[in-house]
Amino acid sequence: MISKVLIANRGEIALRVILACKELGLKTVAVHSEADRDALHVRYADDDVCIGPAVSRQSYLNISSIIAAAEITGADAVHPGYGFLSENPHFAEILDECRLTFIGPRAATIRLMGDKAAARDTVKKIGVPILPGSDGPLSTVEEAAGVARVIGFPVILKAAAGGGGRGMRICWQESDLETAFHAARNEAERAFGVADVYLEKYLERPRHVEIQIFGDTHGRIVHLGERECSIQRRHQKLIEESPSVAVDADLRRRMGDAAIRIAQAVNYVNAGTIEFLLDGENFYFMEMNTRIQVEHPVTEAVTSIDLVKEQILVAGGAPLSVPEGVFHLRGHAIEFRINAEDPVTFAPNPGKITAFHLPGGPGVRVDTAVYRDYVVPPHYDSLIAKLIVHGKDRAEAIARGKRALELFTIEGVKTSIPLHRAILADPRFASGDLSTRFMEEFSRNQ
Ligand code: MV4
Repeated sequence: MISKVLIANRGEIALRVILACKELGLKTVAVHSEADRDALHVRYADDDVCIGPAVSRQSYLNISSIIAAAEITGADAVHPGYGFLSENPHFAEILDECRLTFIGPRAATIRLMGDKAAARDTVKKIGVPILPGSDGPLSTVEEAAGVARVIGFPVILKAAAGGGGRGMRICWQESDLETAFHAARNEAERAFGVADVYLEKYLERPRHVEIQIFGDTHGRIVHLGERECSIQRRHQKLIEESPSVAVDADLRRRMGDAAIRIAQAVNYVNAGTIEFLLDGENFYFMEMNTRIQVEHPVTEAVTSIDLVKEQILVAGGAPLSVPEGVFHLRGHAIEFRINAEDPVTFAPNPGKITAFHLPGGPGVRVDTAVYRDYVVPPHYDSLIAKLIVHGKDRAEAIARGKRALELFTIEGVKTSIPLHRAILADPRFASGDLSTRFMEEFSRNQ
């Protein structure tokens, strides 16, 4: 059993984990950088330890400082949140060796799924659809051209160590390959330290639909429905919703079964996400995320399951609390990511928050760790709040979104609130006509 949880993260997710621990009656330890002394996760945790300077590499990514903090404070488990060390297999391994419980999957699973080319291979073997493409990483441009000629253009080159868009290049014809191959490898090497790239057929207007899965240490694995995440900008999701208007009960069963089979193939434990591209009725495995995700609250809203509490309970050896049989989705939920950023250039816009008012009322949840007079530091990602609205159907969720975004006040830093208001006023968003090209097409029409 777990009794004291160290949260190896900051911002809204660190606070989210603390809230789950409080409900479970567990003690908490915050770790923080020198830039985060005034952060709410520090204030609300039972203990706090400064683990280094502002720069992440020396604090939130500093494994030995985090383990020392756990030992000093008597923590027996570590929740990694998302980002930072959450998908670092070495971190999960070292925690094991120190007899600290990593609240997440096994190190070997993180390592396997972190190699996107290997993950593709694993998924192909069990017969879940993947897009046609290369078997593993490509050694030469000639090899890439050979595969591309067989499957046809357009194709996309992706970094094996990547995910999230870095080291990706779309090629429309054979003459694009030479430049794209070297550019993708260079970018991958710089970003991840591994240059390997693989290739697959490029879909021009797919939806990004992902399935939430959950496994316990007793071998039971369930899925908790889908999230539609097609609204992205520069490979950062902006809006996520559940359910997807493109997924009916039959498709949900088929995608859910496929996701469970993938998770079973790697003996998956704890929370995870299987990302698919959805093209009409056809879905294709894209990658697996071995962490709790930013957008987990939309699944919590429609399933009534507290995913973070479930993560902690399952890590302590408890069986999944999700009952046997088909789960029920209740209503419709939408999440809006509110970033401190310039609405035109999308550059981060850190600074002091001079006015702050949160919306409330029926079906409104805000996950945030900022407050009036808080200074958003420049060192970390620009997410400062998540607004999650829930209604009996998509129309009610949208109405609640509009109403909540109208009342949401943040002054002193520029935010993405006006962008969300504009998207909600867009007839294509209202009709659910989404694809990964949505933001590109939306921006053209503004
Ligand atoms: C794709 C794709 C179309 N076809 N793969 C992967 C990482 C994610 N951030 C974007 N990814 C995509 N992979 C194939 N085979 C479309 C996307 C994609 C995308 C691509 C270019 C520009 C914006 C995009 C937004 C969402 C998804």
